Amino acid sequence: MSAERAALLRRLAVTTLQANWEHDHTVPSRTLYPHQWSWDSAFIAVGLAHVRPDRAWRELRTLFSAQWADGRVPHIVFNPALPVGTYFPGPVFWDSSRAAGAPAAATSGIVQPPVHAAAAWLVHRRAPSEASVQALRWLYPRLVAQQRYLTRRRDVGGGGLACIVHPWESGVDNSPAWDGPLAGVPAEAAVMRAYRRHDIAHAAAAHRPTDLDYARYVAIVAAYRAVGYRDDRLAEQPFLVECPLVNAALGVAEHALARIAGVVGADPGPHRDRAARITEALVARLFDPATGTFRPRDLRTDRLVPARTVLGLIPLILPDLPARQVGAVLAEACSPRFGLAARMDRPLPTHDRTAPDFEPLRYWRGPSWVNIAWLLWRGLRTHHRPDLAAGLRESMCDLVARGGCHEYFHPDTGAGLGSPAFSWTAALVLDALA
Ligand code: 9WN
Repeated sequence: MSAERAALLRRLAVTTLQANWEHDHTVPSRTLYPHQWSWDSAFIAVGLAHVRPDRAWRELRTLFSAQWADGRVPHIVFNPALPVGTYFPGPVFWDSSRAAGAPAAATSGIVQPPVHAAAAWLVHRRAPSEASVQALRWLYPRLVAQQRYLTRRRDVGGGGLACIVHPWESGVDNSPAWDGPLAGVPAEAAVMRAYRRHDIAHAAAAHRPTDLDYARYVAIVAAYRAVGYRDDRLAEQPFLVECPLVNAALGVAEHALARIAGVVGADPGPHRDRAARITEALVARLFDPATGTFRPRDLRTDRLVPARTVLGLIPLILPDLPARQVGAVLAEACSPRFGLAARMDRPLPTHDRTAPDFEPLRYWRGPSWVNIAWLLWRGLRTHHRPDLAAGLRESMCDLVARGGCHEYFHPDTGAGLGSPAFSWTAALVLDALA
């Protein structure tokens, strides 16, 4: 990309982040997502570190101020200044204030991938200062509590991995990976007549999860809410899955915490040990030697789900992933299913292009997302594949340079889809350009 094009792109990204800043956090999008979202804030902080490190720390601080007593970091922190009905499901539906250990702020009761420790480390590394050390000191015990929550309360499978109890916890809501595990969730599309979906007032329904998906999302929240979001009887929840993305992020977080511990005067040793155990568990439980792929484990059937989605490539972010699995992930990524190459002819899709249920327009069922490309880009650099990393970076930046800071992109044409001013797209492209 020419220097001039890169400068234009940088300016667009900075303007987008500025426009989405809201007092003490950044909204993912003014129209679709007007509150604070957990993993969005981590990605956003990585981008803000390049232009406003003070805001990067503020972003993380605001999110972790809404952490629950048990260590969970909620996937949404609601902005109390906004009228009820600006997002569905909103604070009334989640009703978090009645749950034990909930914070003062209204939040959801579920989590998202724990990418925050890695983000905090990147922010500090990008802009080290007395303020960043202070920020790390404040965050460190909270990040440790987040890990403790996931590794202790969420290890329903007993194999050393965290499970998710809702597709929203994966961040890739309607991925084909969840079709099997969701099929058993009792819900009818008619349930959604009782609610007004906010998303399809702002985005084409054909690009979003279906009404049946939403009916199931709502049914799962209702089941978890009914037990006060307590995790002592998780096995009774209707959706229980070990996700490769969530668990790879969990392992990377321990690596990042080992580094952060070094800065704040804590012992890095236990973090390194935990990181090694998570990687081992991920390989033991989610890698299928027959197909050479990582796939989510449905704890209700104790089987790996059949769909080969982009989730299977994300374990590459683990620096200690064994060579055999690195080779297998690269083979899958470079196959016609995902088309990774040193010169990519099309953007990285979120689902296997050759699968019959690949849908180029529908959200996480095919379209290309910048956060996923960015994670894989980092993994490729970690595992010394500068050729493929350069190809992916070029493809990612080109997508945004042509289409703008869209939420997601058509995986063939590169056309922008979803929100046109999406924060993590702006933030991560800033990081990729640096
Ligand atoms: C539900 C905010 C979030 C992202 C998720 C993305 C989408 C919400 C929704 O938006 O999810 O949490 O309403 O569809 O799937 O990854 O964090 O950007």
